[in-house]
Amino acid sequence: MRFPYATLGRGLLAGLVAGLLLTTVQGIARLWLGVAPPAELLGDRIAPLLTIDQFFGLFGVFGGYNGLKQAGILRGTGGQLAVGVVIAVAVALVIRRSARRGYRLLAILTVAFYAAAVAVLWPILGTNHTGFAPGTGRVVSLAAMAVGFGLFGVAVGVGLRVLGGVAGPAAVPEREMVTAGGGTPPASGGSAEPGGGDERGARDGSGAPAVGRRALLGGVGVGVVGVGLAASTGALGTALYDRSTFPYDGLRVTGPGITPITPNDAFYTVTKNVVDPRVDAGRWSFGVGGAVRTPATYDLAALTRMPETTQETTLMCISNGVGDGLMSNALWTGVPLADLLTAAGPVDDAVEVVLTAVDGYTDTFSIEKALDPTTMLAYRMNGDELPQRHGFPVRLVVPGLYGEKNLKWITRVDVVTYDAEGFYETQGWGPDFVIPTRSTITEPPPAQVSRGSVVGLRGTAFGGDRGVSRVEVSTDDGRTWTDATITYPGTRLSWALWGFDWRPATAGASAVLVRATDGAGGSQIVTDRGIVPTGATGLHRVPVTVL
Ligand SMILES: Nc1nc2c(c(=O)[nH]1)N[C@H]1C(S)=C(S)[C@@H](COP(=O)(O)O)O[C@H]1N2
Ligand SMILES: [Mo]
Repeated sequence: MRFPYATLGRGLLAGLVAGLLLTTVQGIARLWLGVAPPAELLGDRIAPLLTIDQFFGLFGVFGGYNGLKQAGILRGTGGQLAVGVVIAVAVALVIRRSARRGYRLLAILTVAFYAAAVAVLWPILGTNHTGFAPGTGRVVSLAAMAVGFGLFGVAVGVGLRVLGGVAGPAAVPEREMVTAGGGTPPASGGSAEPGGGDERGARDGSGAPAVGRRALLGGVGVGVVGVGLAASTGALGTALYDRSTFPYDGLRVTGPGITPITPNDAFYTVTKNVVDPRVDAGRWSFGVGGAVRTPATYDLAALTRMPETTQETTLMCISNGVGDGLMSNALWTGVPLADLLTAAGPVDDAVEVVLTAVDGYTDTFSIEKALDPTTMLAYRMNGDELPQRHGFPVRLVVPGLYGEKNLKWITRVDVVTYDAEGFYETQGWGPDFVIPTRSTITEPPPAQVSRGSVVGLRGTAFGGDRGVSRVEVSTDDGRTWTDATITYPGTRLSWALWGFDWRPATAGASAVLVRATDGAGGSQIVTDRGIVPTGATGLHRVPVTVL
């Protein structure tokens, strides 16, 4: 049996072109309908299933969260293309013998490809980056995926036909065609490939290779279409890359010159997304449901008509290491979540709320925290419309709990009567997400200072939702402590800023440290504890040599 190079070539080309068509359709759906393609959703599906060690291990392999996101998208898209090619090659091998069987196989494999994607991604198919509520979002995703995979199937079929790889009408026995072409009838029926089975459909009755020329033209045509689709895939990929979160994910606030209120464009940023949602405010709504007596849906106008409050609150990521800058302070304007929950009437045995955002991100916390009047749905940040990257049109602000609980692009709250887990929580973070008191030296001393000089030390102190009552500085590596000046007291829910003018007197190697006391009199935990699984504790220490 001769190796069917021509058939493989046709399958490869048809699969590649059909795969590029699928990718193009997905790119269009992503840009204009906010439908995340499987390559993007797969990461969101897998991330919560990993342990923190595995998750961080992947950071190590791929170069941080950004590297992991890029690798995921590239591999997912490449994998999808590969599956497409495999399907097309399988179909090409069958369809050259029997068109009917080939098309049936194509239909089955195409539906299976779609069904597999739907089955794997089902829990997060409600994701919609333009703001459709999860129920509608799932329908939009299913429809967009059906169009994409459907066109893929059609493209494989058309591609193989144009390339001359489809057997003639099933009624015409293959042996006859071969005979008509002047060849010897095969000894053992259709399974044999005498003298190049690939050419069987490529000869007309006269034996002249007319169809061969047609197939060649077809090949050129398919190639041109393929190049066009590759270009469109590239253009869409570039457009999405330009919108990607790579330039700002992990943005930190560092000294010197930290201001009491962080400007919006300097506010620290963390996101699970490769491309953050761009919510159409007219499409967006906020649903209140689950174990409540009266479920309700609010559009943005309805939400902003409610009595609003403004509150200063500092957010800090659970991954903010001691001395790091994943922490910022802003004035948030919005509506207490409690106002909507109370109107809906949670059942008496309510335990938690499950919050959902348009990017498929979820998180949970206690019903008590949800009913706390300082837990708010914010739609303004420092007086401006909430910026896209910080959750436009509405985000949650939960004072005293780590950043991850502060859902951006939020679209739903469901009251539940059990202990649910959010996106990162299932990796093993927590179970305690209460921000411990922390303090940071944002303007540390230079490595060497001279005796008699004045060294201005500055920094932040943050007590979660307990406020800050005292900040102390040590310039002798923790032996003695002196009160720093609180230059900005902040609020119970925000950081305080402090300053300390140090006049080094004793020469030698030492270190500067800071510690804070929260508003309830609780001391900062001095024990060094890593970020995993409940956030870092310990004192920020900066070595210094006095000359
Ligand atoms: N919808 C959604 N909300 C989210 C996230 C996300 O990826 N998606 N990231 C969370 C994390 S881990 C943090 S620390 C904060 C960061 O908020 P910021 O970028 O506005 O500072 O958003 C939280 N809310
Ligand atoms: Mo975070």
